[in-house]
Amino acid sequence: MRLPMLLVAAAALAIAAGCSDDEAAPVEVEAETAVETPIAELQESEDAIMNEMELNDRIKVNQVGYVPGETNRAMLAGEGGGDVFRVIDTATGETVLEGELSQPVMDEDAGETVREMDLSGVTKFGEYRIEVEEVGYSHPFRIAADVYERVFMEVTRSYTLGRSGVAIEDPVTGLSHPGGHRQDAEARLDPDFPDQAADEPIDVSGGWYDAGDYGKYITPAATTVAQLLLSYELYPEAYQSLELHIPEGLADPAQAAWPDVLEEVKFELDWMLKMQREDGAVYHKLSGMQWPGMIRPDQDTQPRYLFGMSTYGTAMYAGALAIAARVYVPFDEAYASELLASAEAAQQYLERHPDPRFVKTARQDAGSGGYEKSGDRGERYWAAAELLKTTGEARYAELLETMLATQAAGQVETIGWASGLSLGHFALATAAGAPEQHQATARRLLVEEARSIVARSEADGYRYALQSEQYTWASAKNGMALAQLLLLADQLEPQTANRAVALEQLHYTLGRNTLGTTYVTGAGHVMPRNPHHRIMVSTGAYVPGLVVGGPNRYGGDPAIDRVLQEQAPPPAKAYLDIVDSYSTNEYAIDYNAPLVFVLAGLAR
Ligand code: 9MR
Repeated sequence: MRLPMLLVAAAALAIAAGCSDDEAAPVEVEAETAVETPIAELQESEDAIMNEMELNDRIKVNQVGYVPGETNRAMLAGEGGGDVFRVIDTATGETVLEGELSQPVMDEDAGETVREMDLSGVTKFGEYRIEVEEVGYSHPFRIAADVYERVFMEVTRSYTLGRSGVAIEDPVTGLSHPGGHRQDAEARLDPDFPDQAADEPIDVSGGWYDAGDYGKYITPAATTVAQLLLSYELYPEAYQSLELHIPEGLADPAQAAWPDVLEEVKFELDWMLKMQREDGAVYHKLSGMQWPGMIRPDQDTQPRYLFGMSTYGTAMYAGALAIAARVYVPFDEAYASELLASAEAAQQYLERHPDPRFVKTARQDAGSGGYEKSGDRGERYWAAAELLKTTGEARYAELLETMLATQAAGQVETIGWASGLSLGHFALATAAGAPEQHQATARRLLVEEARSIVARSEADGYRYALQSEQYTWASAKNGMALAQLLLLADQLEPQTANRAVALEQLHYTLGRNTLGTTYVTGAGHVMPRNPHHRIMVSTGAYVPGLVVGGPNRYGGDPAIDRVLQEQAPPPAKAYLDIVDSYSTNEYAIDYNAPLVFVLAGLAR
């Protein structure tokens, strides 16, 4: 097993405390204290080599690297430069490939022209740089079969490091904190809750922190668990050797023989089970009534409350747990039965309450994110389809035939906290005993969507299929969610282009984009160094494997809002690598999920 070595200790970041999501954060970004760290040293030595070799950041590569045997491309942004490029082996200095750049294509989202370089001719494992005549050199990148192994491990392991309620002592990253939110074992019901008395404390301890904040929310949890478990179900071989190095004291000896990913996801599922009410519905979230400053988990000692309930969240819960009920059978049958019973209880609640409902009280969003959504049809459809797939019971087929039939038509949405629709299509398309006509429709919708994603990628300068209006909060996740749809469609109707274009989306996320940065901490050469992440800021540790929000043309925090107003950057450039920019530079569990999915799906 390969251990990551680069990021053993941390980049310490001394940032002003007190900045919080959704409320006014200071516009002035305080100076960060540069501390000598392995990252800083690495950067320095890299810079020295770069200078010598005339690094030019107009040359965009997947900075993690490429897999031999694929159609591998690099890009040159902007005007000027020769027509010839060379691929140079950094070990020998030899040119291993010489080629011509393509004609420029205008990329509107990036606001620049882009030319392509086809590297596919290089198939020998090694480390390379690209030289473009009259321009300079690219960052070094690897070509190797196992090139994404480390990032796959790190993005999956980030969940382990985001566990709440437990002390973390991680020898791999140096992350260390006493563990916090012990008060979650005695959470109170929101005193304003409309139809339930706030009497006894409720144990909702455990689970993963959602993001750079300390809230724990049911809908990002459900979509994340669903995507991780579905990826395990579809690509079990990718997880066979995935070792998460779960720190001592956190690993459960009873699960020693399980694939690590299932051990990790169980930690979240155990928390989700606690979020279910006796009537089968599921609370919306757990948080304080004030945004914590940039403090450690154990320093956030405010009381925590269970807020809200939604039918969309209850449906997502049912869908996610229905997948889990299949996946855990070979490892722990009793647990799988418990998960199924819980999913069914959620489903029964939904059937007793056919109208959408989102409970929201006055103080609900005072200290945590909203995750608000008024409709629930797509999520109800997913729950019923997933339960049909898990149980084979005809009553779910009937339900899909009648009440939910309209959902199986006309639309595909990217998978995320705000939509379970496409998970519903996939479940229906793959469930035995599904109503035939709807099954055919669900299948066709996903296959057609894949075709249009392929077409958009092919027409785009960076081969990124994201549409201009999709450069929203969490755009980096949106991009990987498109790659995920391609891989789901590929399960239904394999097409070479699906995998190839999914890879193109990965290349973008890992550095082959207009800003020349990866959107994953610890990955590549230029990476998010200052994510909005309370644990990183307060402990000084650098946690690798976190997908950040990425470019966001609509803004949502004062820092990016000001840039948008003053500089009006093109959508793909609306990003700030500063702690304060929580709408472009925060991580969340559901941002990592499609990247884990895609890396598992692309692993051979
Ligand atoms: O990921 C969420 C994004 O889709 C929304 O547009 C945004 C604003 O409502 O909220 C994001 O989720 C945040 C959540 O509300 C609180 N925890 C941090 C999440 C990531 O920024």
